[in-house]
Amino acid sequence: MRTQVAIIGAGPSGLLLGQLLHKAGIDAVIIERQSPEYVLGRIRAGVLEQVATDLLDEAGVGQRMHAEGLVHTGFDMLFNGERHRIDLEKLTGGKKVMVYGQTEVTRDLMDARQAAGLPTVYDAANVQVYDFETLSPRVTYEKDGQSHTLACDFIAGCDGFHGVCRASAPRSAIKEFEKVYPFGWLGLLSDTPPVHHELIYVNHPRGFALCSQRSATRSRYYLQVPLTDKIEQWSDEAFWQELKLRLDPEAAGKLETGPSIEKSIAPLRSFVTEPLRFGRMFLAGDAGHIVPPTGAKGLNLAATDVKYLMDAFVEFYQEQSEAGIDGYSERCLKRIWRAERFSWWFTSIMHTFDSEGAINGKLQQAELDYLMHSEAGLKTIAENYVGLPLDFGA
Ligand code: RFL
Ligand code: PHB
Repeated sequence: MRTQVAIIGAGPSGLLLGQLLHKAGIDAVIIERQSPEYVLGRIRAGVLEQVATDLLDEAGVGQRMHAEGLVHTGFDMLFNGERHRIDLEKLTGGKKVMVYGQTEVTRDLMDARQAAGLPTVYDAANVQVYDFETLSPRVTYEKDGQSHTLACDFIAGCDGFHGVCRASAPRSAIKEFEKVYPFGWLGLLSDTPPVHHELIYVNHPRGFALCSQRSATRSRYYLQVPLTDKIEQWSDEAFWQELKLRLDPEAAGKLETGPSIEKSIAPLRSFVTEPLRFGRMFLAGDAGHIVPPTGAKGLNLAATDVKYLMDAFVEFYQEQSEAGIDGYSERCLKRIWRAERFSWWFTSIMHTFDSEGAINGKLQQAELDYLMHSEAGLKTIAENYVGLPLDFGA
């Protein structure tokens, strides 16, 4: 089998790249190690920036998102028992975000791919990438006990943090920057109305909390928990009780509880790989970088990597120019480090850090209080949250 671009991973990065390449008349095959049901079962991101929604429109899959997604013009920050609204629209000259689950984005992209009859190999075992330092890369995998080889011009590593592509890059050519946080997020999804019509980010002495949502009848909540906590320790009852303790009396009084549909603990890390290109293999999305979810940036960064990669492939095939593929890594990394900085900073002011002593909490309160009373401070939060423009600093 042969294709132009072999895409490893059918998460949002791989599926979006596949769809955009299809629109541009470039062939691609997607190889995914899990089943479609497994991919759809992962509950992750909820907030999309305009850059991401524009790309989904460009890929021709934005219809359901515009019909069912919730446009949010602001969010609340709760600290020291008081809620403060960040008016995104006012502070950024009219920008907003879209609350639409990653599961739904993935489903829309899967449906479009299937409707267009484009090839995706699910349940592929032992996926390996070869010869990407030459002009003839290859991907091998096993499916139903048979071995297969896919020859291609390029390999797009869209296979997430634990994927095979980054792991196959020569160790001497790669630099990794990592910070692992001393806590995780315990997430709970439930068919209950959201506690508030917008998101609430909570700084509380007991730990961070986040009230998010997927629709008018489905809520997503998170609690900062020690890394040593196990999911079995957290009954639904215990989760709701702890969440109430971290909310202000008004929100705690309004909170509607119910059985969880999904509950999981995710570790938090900041991670960047440099470079993102190894010959004819490129990393995009979580394969190349991870941000802590506090800034809601992971999926949005994945979408911009994909846009830059798609532009580079189009330039290569339509204009016979390698400028785009040569510049891919540097172009992406600039945006990635900006989002890394914001996500790290927002995480650091909103979570409790036990090892840093009581002074840390006091300094956080002072910083949050300053931010809420400074137009510049509020703008800093807002312009980063909605996503910096693609040409920022250019
Ligand atoms: P994914 O989604 O991990 O998909 C990678 C795919 O590759 C497959 N794979 C392989 N396939 C073949 N061969 C192999 N050897 C393979 N190894 C892996 C995997 O099975 C998988 O299907 O990466 P992708 O596509 O780059 O997408 C990235 C996003 O999933 C991620 O950045 C976001 O979910 C991060 N994130 C958020 N991002 C936002 O923009 N806004 C948010 O509100 C937001 N909230 C979150 C989040 C991530 C969270 N967790 C779980 C860390 C909230 C949470 C709790
Ligand atoms: C979510 O709804 O899953 C979500 C929202 C905002 C974040 C992180 C996760 O910052």
